[in-house]
Amino acid sequence: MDKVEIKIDGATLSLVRGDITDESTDAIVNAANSRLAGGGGVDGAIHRAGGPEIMKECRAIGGCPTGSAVITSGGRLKARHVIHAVGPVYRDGGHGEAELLAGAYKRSLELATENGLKSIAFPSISTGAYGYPVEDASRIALGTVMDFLKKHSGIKLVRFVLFSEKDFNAYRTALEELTSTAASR
Ligand code: AR6
Repeated sequence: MDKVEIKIDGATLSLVRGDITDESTDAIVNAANSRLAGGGGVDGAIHRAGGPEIMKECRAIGGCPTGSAVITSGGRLKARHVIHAVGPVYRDGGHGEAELLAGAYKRSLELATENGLKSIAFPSISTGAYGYPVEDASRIALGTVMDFLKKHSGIKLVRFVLFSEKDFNAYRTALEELTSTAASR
């Protein structure tokens, strides 16, 4: 089954397999670099699908620190906004990677809330070119989102759009672990 869904305080958290450029959530999140310069992976796919307007806005913003995020329009995408989040390059886990990855998710959720958005789709930030092991990254990603949804009420849907079966399975396992821990507390 390529879809998993849970409820958290009136919001839906779902995992699906697919291409994030097809999403019609209010915002999709890009796994960007700190220069907002575009690149390969999901970043390349979003700029290709969304057209030149998104890069124009990125140039005007100029950059974004690792562990944070900025927002632009969605250009030609179905999503009205793109939130460009900058995850860390994974070295050995001892260089603040976990905090920086959590920060990229948290700032994206804050930007969505500040802009009154109700739905947001994330890719698996940092687990491609930036080399973050997906088993660890998925726990951080989901844990950060679950924590945020428990504390804030604006966002009603958070969807993780996982490109590969391996990523999808890692996120599903992490979600099972996180929900069973919460239930047994
Ligand atoms: N939809 C959803 N997920 C996708 C898509 C897509 N269309 N395409 C790839 N992925 P990566 P990073 C997945 O490398 O590790 C760029 O050059 C992919 O399978 O896109 O954060 C930027 O400019 C993987 O699981 O991002 C930065 O320089 C996930 O997206 C750098 O790469 C993230 O892989 C960022 O590296």
